[in-house]
Amino acid sequence: MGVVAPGFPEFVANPRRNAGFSPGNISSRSCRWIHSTRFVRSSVAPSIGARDPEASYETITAEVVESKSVGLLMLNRPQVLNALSEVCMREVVAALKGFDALPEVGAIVISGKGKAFAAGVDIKELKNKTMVDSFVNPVLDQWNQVSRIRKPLIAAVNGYALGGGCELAMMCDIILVGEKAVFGQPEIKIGTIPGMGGTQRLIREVGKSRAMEMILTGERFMDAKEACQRGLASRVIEGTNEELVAEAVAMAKNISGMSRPAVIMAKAAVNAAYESHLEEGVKREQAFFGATFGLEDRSEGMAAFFEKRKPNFQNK
Ligand code: CO8
Repeated sequence: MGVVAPGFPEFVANPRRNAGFSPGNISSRSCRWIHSTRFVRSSVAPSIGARDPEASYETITAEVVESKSVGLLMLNRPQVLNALSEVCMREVVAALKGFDALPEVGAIVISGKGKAFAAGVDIKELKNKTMVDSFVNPVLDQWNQVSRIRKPLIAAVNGYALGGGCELAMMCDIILVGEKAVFGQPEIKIGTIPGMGGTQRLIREVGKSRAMEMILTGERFMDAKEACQRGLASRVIEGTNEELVAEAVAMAKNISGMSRPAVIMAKAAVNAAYESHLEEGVKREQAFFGATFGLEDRSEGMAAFFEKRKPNFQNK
C-alpha cells in the first residue's frame, strides 16, 4: 500500500477493499478513502497515492469534463505565479493518478490559473532545504511520478513556465502554447540547477547549444513562437487563456475517443525514444505494434475504415 504524509488522504490500495473499484464508484464518491496517519520509517520518500480527482484541493483545481472523458487540472496559486509547493506537488500527483485510474478519462490537460503556467518550484520552501534533505528525504523527487502517468498529458502553457514549471510542462506529452508563453530554466541565477529532468529533457527538445544557453545563463528565455519552431511546443493558440485551455481540452477529448489501450501503447512506444537508445526503442515499438493485433479495437478500426463509418472502440 502506498503510504502518505500524515493527514494526507489516500485511496485504500487493499485489493479486497478495492474489489468494486470502478469509475462509477469514484464519481459517486462511494469508494473508500482514508486519512492516513502512518509514517514510513525509511529514508525513501513515501509514494503519493491516487486521490479522487474531484476532491477539493488547496493549490489546484481538478475536474472531469467533456462527459467525463477528459481530466482537467489547473494549478491554482496565481498570487505566487503558481509556484510549485510541496502541497501542490502532492495534490498534482495524487489527482493525476486519480485521473489515470478512471477508465472513462482518456487524456488529461494541465494548465495554470492567472498569468503563469508555473514560475518554478516554490523558492520559499526550497531555500530551507539542505543537501542532506536531497539525499535522505528527497520529497521533491515525487514530481517524477508525473512522467509515469500512462494516459496522455497535454500542457496548455501561457505566461511563465520557468524552472520546475518548464520541467513540468516537458514531462507532458504535448505542449500547446498561448501567445504569452515563456519557457526558461533560471535556476543557475539562484545558485542551483534544474532538478526535475530539465537538463535531460531540454537538450532533447531544443538541442545542446540552446539548452546550454538557457541553463547556463538562466536567461535567454524562449517565447511561444520559438518554442514551436524548435519543437518544444506543438502550436500557438491565439486568444485568451480560456481559449487555449478549450483547445487543449478539445484535443484531449479527441484522443479520448480513440482505443484506450492503443493510445497507452502509442504513448509508451514514443516515450521509449526518450528513455532508451534507438535500437531498444524500435524493439519496444515493434512489441507494442504486435500487441495491438490482439486488440478487438484494432479489428474494429480497420473494419470501420473499409465500411466508411466511425469506429466503435470498446477499449479492448
Ligand atoms: N517561488 C516562490 N514564489 C514565487 C516564485 C517561485 N518560484 N516565482 C514568483 N513568486 C512570487 C514572488 O515572490 C511574488 O510574490 P510577492 O507578491 O509576495 O512578492 C509573486 O510570485 C509575483 O512575482 P513577481 O513580483 O516577481 O512577478 P514579476 O512579474 O515581476 O516577475 C518572474 C515574474 C520573472 C517569473 C519572477 O517572479 C521570477 O523570477 N520568479 C522566480 C523564477 C525562478 O527562479 N524559478 C525557478 C525556481 S527553482 C526551481 O524551479 C527548481 C526546480 C528543481 C526542483 C528539484 C526537485 C527535485
